[in-house]
Amino acid sequence: LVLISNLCFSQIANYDESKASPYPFPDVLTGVDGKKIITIKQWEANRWALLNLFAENVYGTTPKLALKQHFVINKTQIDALNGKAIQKQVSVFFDDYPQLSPINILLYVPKGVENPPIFIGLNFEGNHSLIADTAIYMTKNWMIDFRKDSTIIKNNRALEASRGAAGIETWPFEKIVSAGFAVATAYCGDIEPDYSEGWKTSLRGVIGNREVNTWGAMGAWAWGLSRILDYVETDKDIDSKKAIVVGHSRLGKAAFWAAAQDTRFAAYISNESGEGGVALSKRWYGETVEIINKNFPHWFSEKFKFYNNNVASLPIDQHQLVALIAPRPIYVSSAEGDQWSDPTGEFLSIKKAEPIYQLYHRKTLAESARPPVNQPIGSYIRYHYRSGKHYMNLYDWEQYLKFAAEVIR
Ligand code: GTR
Repeated sequence: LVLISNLCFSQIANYDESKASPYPFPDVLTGVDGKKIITIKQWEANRWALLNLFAENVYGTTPKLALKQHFVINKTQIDALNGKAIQKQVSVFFDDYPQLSPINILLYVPKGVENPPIFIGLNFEGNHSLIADTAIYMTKNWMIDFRKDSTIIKNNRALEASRGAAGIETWPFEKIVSAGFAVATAYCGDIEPDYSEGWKTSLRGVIGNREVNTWGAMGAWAWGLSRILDYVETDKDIDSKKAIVVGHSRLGKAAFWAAAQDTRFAAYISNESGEGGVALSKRWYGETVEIINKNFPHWFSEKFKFYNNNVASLPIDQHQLVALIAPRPIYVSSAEGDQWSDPTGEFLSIKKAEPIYQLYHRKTLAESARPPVNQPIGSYIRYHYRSGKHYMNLYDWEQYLKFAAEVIR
């Protein structure tokens, strides 16, 4: 019977809430050494060991490399977005590994705003797909054919017709700069193309394959986000101390891991990051550890696969990664049409992390249950459950801009 229920849990997506919590969740106030955490000091002393448990069991360990890198500002437009912004295109080159693709950043800085905070995040289909502007560099790197439209992507390479194809809703640059924020994005495939062999051309492969089984594409993308922040720290037009890392879905998982490891990120926004993101792994609802590892064997560490039908033995769960963001502000959003990402699991993950925010005297959510659709809740810790599909859209961005204006600026 136990075997049968394990099999069900791991391979099938359950949508019955009454069956969703078969296992207990680790207590966020119990340290890795088993001792109770009562003070900030005790929590911070535990932080490193906890982060390492995530590295060891879920994402893999990011190698500590002091890479030599340099930044090239390729193109600057001083009158972008109807005169509202300066557009820069910057490439991050890795001097020790010239065979690595540079990370090509598209950056907009609002005009007339002193030291603007900045949103940083990766995109799925290239910078050029986000806005129809022929001046934007079009990636030559491998790309998933999400749209199955050979006029846009052929043989896994972007074609001219893919300019602007993602639509402006996912990265509404003009709205963002109008609200007084800078924004930087890069194509995730510049860092690592999203397929099982993608590691060969990414840092994971180039550093000699020795780390390939210990960190996954999520780790590589998170590493790349920190390299974008390295550039931002050198740009005098931006306040790099106010960098908000944001991501949708798989890129929300990567942003989550980046924010947990790299405390230079001042805040984190999860847009439907789901399994392996903010959603609790030990819940049986929507996508499971086994499903994600089978469909995307290159995303996480090899060790994570050990938990495929054994998730009960996972020593940690994702609310503890939320706690590792504390005391920094966090916004988590789910969507009604995206049950696959387990909206309740995403909400509960914040709730279970709140005791750590309380240690820092940060305001927590007044609500103990997920709110109805389109009613954002919270302040420093914020959450919404949007109507509609799995997507990052204008509604989401409007909430993120309000959040950032209130907690970051
Ligand atoms: C799905 C995957 C999710 C999420 C999503 C996306 O297929 O199961 O975990 O990452 O892709 O990135 O859009």
